[in-house]
Amino acid sequence: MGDRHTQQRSADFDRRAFLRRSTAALAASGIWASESFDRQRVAAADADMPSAGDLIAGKDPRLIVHGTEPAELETPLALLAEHRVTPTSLLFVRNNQSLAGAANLKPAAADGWTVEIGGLVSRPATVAVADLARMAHVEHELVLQCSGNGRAMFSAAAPAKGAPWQCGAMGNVRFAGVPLAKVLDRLGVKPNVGARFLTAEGRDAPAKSGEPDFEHSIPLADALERSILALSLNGEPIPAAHGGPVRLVTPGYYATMNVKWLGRLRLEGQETTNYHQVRRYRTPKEPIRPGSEFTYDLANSDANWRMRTKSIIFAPLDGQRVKSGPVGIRGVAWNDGAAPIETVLLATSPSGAWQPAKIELSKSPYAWQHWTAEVTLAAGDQTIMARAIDGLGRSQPIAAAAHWNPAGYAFNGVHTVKVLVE
Ligand SMILES: Nc1nc2c(c(=O)[nH]1)N[C@H]1C(S)=C(S)[C@@H](COP(=O)(O)O)O[C@H]1N2
Ligand SMILES: [Mo]
Repeated sequence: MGDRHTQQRSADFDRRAFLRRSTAALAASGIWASESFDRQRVAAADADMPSAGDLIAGKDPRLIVHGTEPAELETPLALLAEHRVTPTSLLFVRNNQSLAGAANLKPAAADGWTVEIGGLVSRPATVAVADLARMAHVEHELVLQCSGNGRAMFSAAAPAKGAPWQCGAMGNVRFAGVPLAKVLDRLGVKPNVGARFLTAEGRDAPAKSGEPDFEHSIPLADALERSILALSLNGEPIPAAHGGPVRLVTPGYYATMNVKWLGRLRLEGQETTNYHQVRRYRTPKEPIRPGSEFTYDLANSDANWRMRTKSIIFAPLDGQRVKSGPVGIRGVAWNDGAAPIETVLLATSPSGAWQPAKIELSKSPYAWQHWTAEVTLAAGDQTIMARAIDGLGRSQPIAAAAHWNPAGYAFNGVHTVKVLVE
């Protein structure tokens, strides 16, 4: 029995791997628009899908499994809404490639782990995690959000390629570590004139040799101002699955730029032309027609760096039944930390008039800003929409298709929730 079950399960894994490969082949051939549909179908058809805890030991079994090789786990909105700081057991997971032995929430082994620093610097240097551990730490409460978060909403306009993340490819967590600028100071490493970008490499490797290794570049000015070499997550050593023992964390940036299992930093004059930096993880500078193709280059697009202004309704949840009369609505808003969230507006059907929510400013500019509102809802099917505006006037488009792009990155459309008012 047990054996048969195991065999069945590995057959399922093989089948998924096959589907994954065939969708990858479709992607390569350019007919990749159907990938998200295939993946949704796989997830729906597969009752024997492993749970989050099977894939990453210690993860809550209630997480949504979008992918298995490597694991892609999403936090359901209802669970995200329960915590001010997202517990590590509930935090989403996304990997492009894996590191052996990292599929768990145990503290990663730091013995002998070093980070090399080179490129356009006065002299190359190496720092051990053990040395970083002895230096003064700073802590940031921040939103860790995959740039693919909300891709499912883009797909309502035209299919977007990739896992159909809804709202929960994010969390609000605490990362602590040593500021990059302090590390360079301590090592006596000075950026050369001409160094404009910081490129980070992890120790993970692509599944197949010959595939491009995952790495990312960010503007050096921001990195020197705010990046940390993080050693702890939510007060504990960073677990293996989240990039321990050391991860580059840049508050206000999309999670993809927060390179896990940090092995090397390069200061360079240009963004890396690596596949993951140029062919992926970018958005067009100018709007494109939903469903159209786009070939990225460094000039026509922006890397998924600073997060767009966004808000999410935590309660009521989509599909919930509520009593007519005054209804409490709450949620969170955030951006890249450059200016506070000044306004969150709520609109409800049928009036459609926007009314302001009350905002609770958080201590950290990079964390969720909580907001609450009370609206009066008439009986029937009602829609609630939330729209944040920050101190720089940056807001969210109402039409989900507004920033559509082929891989569905950086969704920040107005969050819409439908409720039945009784
Ligand atoms: N080394 C390395 N770092 C990585 C990745 C990866 O594949 N390898 N994936 C990135 C992406 S796309 C995201 S969204 C975040 C996810 O962080 P989490 O799994 O800790 O939630 O890690 C980023 N850092
Ligand atoms: Mo991501």
